[in-house]
Amino acid sequence: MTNALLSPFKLNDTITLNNRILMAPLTRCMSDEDLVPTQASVDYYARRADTGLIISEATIIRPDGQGYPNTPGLFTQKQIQGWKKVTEAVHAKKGKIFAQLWHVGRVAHPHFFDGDVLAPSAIGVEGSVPRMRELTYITPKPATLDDIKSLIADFAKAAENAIEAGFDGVEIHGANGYLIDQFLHNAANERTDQYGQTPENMARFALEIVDAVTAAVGNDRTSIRLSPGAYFNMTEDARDKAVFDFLLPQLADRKLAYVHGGIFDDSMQFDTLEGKTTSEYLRANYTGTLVGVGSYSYDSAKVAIEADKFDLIAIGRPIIANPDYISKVTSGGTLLEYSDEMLTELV
Ligand code: FNR
Ligand code: 8K6
Repeated sequence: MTNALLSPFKLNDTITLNNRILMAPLTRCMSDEDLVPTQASVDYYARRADTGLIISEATIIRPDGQGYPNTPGLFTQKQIQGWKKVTEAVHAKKGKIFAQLWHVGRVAHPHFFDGDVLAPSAIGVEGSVPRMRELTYITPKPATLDDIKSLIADFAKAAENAIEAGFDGVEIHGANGYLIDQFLHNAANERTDQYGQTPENMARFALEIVDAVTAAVGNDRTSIRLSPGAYFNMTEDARDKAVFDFLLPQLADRKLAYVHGGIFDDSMQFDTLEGKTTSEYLRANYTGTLVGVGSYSYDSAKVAIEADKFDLIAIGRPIIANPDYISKVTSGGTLLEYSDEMLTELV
């Protein structure tokens, strides 16, 4: 029997992946002071070009989307040119790469930019910026309807910039408690206008971004990451499931490249999702191509894909630890164990 994980996978008429193992998006905080990827980033991604698809580290769409030091952007010509070197290096090795488009919403910190911290509602998060613990989070300003319009337009513009930079497509970061996810969860969204209160209203911001991005770069090149279960920068609410129950069929109608779960450990079961894990819930409610993720090994991912639990697997920490992950799993080589100390350097 052929090995499904290591065989090509046709995402759609535009994109075919060399295999089903994706590099998960991984923030590394290593861009320069202009938020431009460096030569070290070029080399880091090129080393991993034999994965079926690289999803870039989360990349901010505009200055007020920043919540961590030295995360890259896609809103200046310098940043576009910096990313071009990355995409060219990946393509030279026959790889494919999507840009993950990010706005952190209420997890932003004004230390990084001039202006307000925007979010659906004036509900702050506890805590402080990782790696800069002296910066505690502030109460955000509820986005006005004009703010919302400009955020949607800036997601679309960043998607266009991604294509100009040579990316094969984009993944909209709708997961992990950041801006889009804040609209999708009741703990962060208490709006009383057309972006709050009902599932349809709470899904509106995400869908308007998806529609603006697909209009800009095409549905075949557009994907989204979602965290239906609240687990990071967010608290659970039993009403959230109805929002995702509404959103997922809407996304299926839009024929995106894929939907990707946003979770660190996919064995985690959510009471708010009727005891399902992230991939179980997404599989039950989304009919298109699904990317699984979250503490999988090569072997456990193979079993899950053969059992049709999802179609593609994203691997994060093991690919930080093993730039040669694909050749190791292909040849049965020994994988290095990931450890947090590996984050201090781009290898
Ligand atoms: C992440 N993760 C993450 N997710 C995301 O959507 N955008 C990002 O930029 C990041 N950044 C990031 C940095 C680091 C250091 C880690 C460890 C994780 C989450 C990541 O994509 C993935 O979902 C988890 O790491 C779970 O997969 P693994 O690592 O168990 O294969
Ligand atoms: C230390 C990492 C580099 C900078 C920030 C990365 C931001 C992305 C999120 C990763 C943080 C890991 C948090 C894990 C939460 C799991 C909760 C169950």
